[in-house]
Amino acid sequence: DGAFLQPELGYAFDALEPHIDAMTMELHYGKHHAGYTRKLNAALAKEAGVPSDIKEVFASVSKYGAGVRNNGGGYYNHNLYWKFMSPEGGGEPEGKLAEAIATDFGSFADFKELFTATAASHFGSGWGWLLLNADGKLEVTSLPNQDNPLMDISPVRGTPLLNVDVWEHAYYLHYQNMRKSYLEAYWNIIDWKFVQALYEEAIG
Ligand code: MN3
Repeated sequence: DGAFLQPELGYAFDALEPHIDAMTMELHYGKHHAGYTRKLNAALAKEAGVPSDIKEVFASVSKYGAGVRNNGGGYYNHNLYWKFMSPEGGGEPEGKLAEAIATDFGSFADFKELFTATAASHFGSGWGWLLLNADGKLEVTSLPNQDNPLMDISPVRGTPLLNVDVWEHAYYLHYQNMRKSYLEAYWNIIDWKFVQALYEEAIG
């Protein structure tokens, strides 16, 4: 019926411990993400002529109601986020992505510091992003609420390569107000193979 489906998580709720606790994963995937998916389908049912490709929806998201923007972002951003994390994650990127990070940020350490600081200092709810912009350069930014760099309303646009959820529901049970501790732990579970695959697809 054309409805968007919530993808399988791909690992157990406790698979990312101690970095992300099982209760947070269960609520985040089972309640928050499931809710965005349900509400996206409800919002789309009220719109006419909406593309079936979510990326095409984002490219003209300003034409639709706020429910499409908020829940479409909530649906898609989490689809990516679950895949950016893996129990086998951590370490550093390799290949062309590693070279591009060195070119555009100076070093992996410099990129890591910038990405963490950008997400840590984002005011309120939102996401930290690494993206490939139209000039072919890597860029780090943060965007509010469930916005993403594919949306026509975004001040910074490009192909998403990595994100991190900084809504309190992503970390508060385990880290309370210490968003920076959650962000530091995130580096232990990032699946660089997936990030590399997105980068290589984006550069063609
Ligand atoms: Mn979330």
